[in-house]
Amino acid sequence: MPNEDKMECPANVVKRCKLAILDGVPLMDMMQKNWEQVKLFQALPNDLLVASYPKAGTTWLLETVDMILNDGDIEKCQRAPIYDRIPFLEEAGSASFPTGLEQIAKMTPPRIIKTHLPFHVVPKSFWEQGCKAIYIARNMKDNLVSYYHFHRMCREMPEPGTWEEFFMKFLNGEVVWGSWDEHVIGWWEERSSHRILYLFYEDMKEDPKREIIKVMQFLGKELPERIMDKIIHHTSFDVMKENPMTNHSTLPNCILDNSVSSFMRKGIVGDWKNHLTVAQNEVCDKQYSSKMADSTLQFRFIL
Ligand code: PPS
Repeated sequence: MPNEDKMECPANVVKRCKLAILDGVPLMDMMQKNWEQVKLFQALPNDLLVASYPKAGTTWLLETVDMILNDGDIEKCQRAPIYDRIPFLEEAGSASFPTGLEQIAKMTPPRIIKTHLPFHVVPKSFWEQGCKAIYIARNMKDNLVSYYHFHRMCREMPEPGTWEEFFMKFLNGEVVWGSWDEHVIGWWEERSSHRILYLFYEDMKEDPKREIIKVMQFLGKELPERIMDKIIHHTSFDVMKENPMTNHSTLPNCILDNSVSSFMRKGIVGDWKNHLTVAQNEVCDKQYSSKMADSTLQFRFIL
């Protein structure tokens, strides 16, 4: 049985981080201490990297991938909370939590590894080893809203300030993992030079089966219709919200304060309409158009 107990709260050691610029990317200041080791990480050829800008639907994709690789066996996917099953490459660790590198070192291949790193700072060995990667992207406005609420509830993230202040920081790329547009474009441009499957949150919402089939084909898996339906059900928002192995409720309130907002918050496309003022929406549209002007990458803001 998985351990559903809440992790111990390290007394008074959880504090909001500051930004540290590492190789040009704003990251959490605590990530400085093992940044050189992260860059030197030696991937194995059968490692699977799951990458995203934060709050783009990473957890949803990770659970989907874990279910596919375990042939839809729910019990196997209940073996541990998602952050223990699938290590986070750049996780800096704490008194009560190992670093991502320590977790990865203990895993038996084939390993699934999560990252939020922009493409240009992903350890080179992933590409030297010919690893597969799946990237998930989410439209800028919903991504912004989700990231704002996550900053409010996650006591390790920098202080978000007011919604208006966070809005400007996000647009200026002055948030952890940097600018949204550089992230989504950076991975998009590399997708055909490496074994990268590029997915969209909006597509997963629109037609999960179609997207699951894409992932299965990419991973060389074949599963019967019945198992695919089981995976769709198990990875639906409502089911994942109630599942302690995916909803992050096993983390203590001093890290994720569920009284402020929920990790599994709304899980919809278009929640930005409830947050952005008309003026903010215009600013977003202008920035989006200018950043995407030279790219074939396009997002949907409503379904
Ligand atoms: S993190 O912390 O970066 O790993 O967060 P991430 O998992 O990328 O993103 C969290 C947002 O994804 C939503 N979510 C889902 N949406 C639809 N279906 C499913 N199954 C699902 N699981 C997670 C989650 O609710 C967060 O989005 P918001 O808009 O805040 O609700």
